[in-house]
Amino acid sequence: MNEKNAKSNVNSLAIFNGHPKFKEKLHVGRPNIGDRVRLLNRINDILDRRWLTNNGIYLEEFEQRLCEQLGVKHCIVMCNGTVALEIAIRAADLKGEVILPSFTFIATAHALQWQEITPVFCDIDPQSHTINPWQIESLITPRTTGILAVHLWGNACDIESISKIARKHHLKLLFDAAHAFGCSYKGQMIGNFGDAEVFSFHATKFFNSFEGGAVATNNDELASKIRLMRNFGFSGYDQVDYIGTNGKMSEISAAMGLTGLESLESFIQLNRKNYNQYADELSDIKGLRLFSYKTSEKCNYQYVILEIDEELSGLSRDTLMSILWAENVLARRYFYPGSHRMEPYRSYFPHAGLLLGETEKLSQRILVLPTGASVTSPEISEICQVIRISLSNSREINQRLREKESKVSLVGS
Ligand code: T4K
Repeated sequence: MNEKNAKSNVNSLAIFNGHPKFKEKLHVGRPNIGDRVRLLNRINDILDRRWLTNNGIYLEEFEQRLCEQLGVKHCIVMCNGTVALEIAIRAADLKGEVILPSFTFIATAHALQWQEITPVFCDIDPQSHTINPWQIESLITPRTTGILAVHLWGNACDIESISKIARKHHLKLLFDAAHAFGCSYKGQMIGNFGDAEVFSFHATKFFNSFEGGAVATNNDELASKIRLMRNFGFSGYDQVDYIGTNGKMSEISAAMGLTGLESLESFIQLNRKNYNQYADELSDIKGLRLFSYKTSEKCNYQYVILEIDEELSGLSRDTLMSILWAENVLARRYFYPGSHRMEPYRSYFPHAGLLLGETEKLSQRILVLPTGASVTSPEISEICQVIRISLSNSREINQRLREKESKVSLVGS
């Protein structure tokens, strides 16, 4: 071990001028890459055939494999998850107002607002981090046409309760399943619920097609509408049936997706191993909770999420983040500060936070840690050691940071 950057006490932390633990930055969301030889062979084949996009053979094979994997009738792949959401929303005929959680990646809200549909933000359940079904009903108005729930971190939301509400009020039900490929709910794969579910295969997801996404549905009519909308509405040469856009996935993306799909189980195994190591090494730290996944369900373990309770631990999430960043561990505050606090929603609904108490609290507490193939087991141990030192010495750390800050402001004045 390099002695200069060993972490044993507060003095050795890089935030107090110790040496950073890691020379290279450790990111959240480094892509997993499948078998390169297979990928390169496929790319060569694409180049030889000169069929680069528009329903090529790799796209067709990718869609078929996805359907098999999910046990769903249709899986229509797209250029990215956001366009897949936009098309699903339009094909399902959503208008007026749609209820969704604020605690999600901003694309969920933007996909609605982009089409001049008003996103109505709902609070989350603090345990599951997913939309709170009990608040949904109170947000329904005569303008409401649908619910867009999110399986955050790949953890399925309370699909049963939400479906009941949707049925009772004749609302369309879509799921943003961007995080939930390979996950299940009550034993059935995500992709089979609501009117449609939308995946992302972005580089930062646990398996990727560089950029990419898909709409999964068991509804034949909706599926054919979505297919047309993906390709400008063309149903044949010179024949346009709907307003459409260009949501097509290229052959090279489909080749990457197919290759990743072949390594899916090994990606999940590795993520699970990393997750279990974090869970073991962080288990007894006061004021820290590692978000836990249901062991009875399938899960991709792509997100390792810490919840830091400042009252119990003595350290704020943001201080812990600064400590980790100084060590070159680029932990992320997904999805701070909540969509309702981002533009244009912050201006449209300045008081939305009053109904979003749990979202506001949680977005102050979350920190997402690196996982996947590009973080090793010894690196995870080192990250955990930095977290342990930080939380066990919170009082001294806060004091030293205050001193550091007052020195900086004295120099500045
Ligand atoms: N709904 C939900 C719930 C979502 O989470 C997302 C996307 C969507 C919808 C929309 O799906 P897409 O249209 O994206 O398919 C990232 C991703 O860009 C975004 O796809 C993802 N969610 C979100 C959770 O995370 P950022 O702003 O954190 O990305 P960025 O560029 O900072 O990347 C994160 C880290 O990943 C970087 O620090 C380095 C690493 N990285 C990234 C890329 C792109 C790599 O190592 N290599 C790479 O190629 O949003």
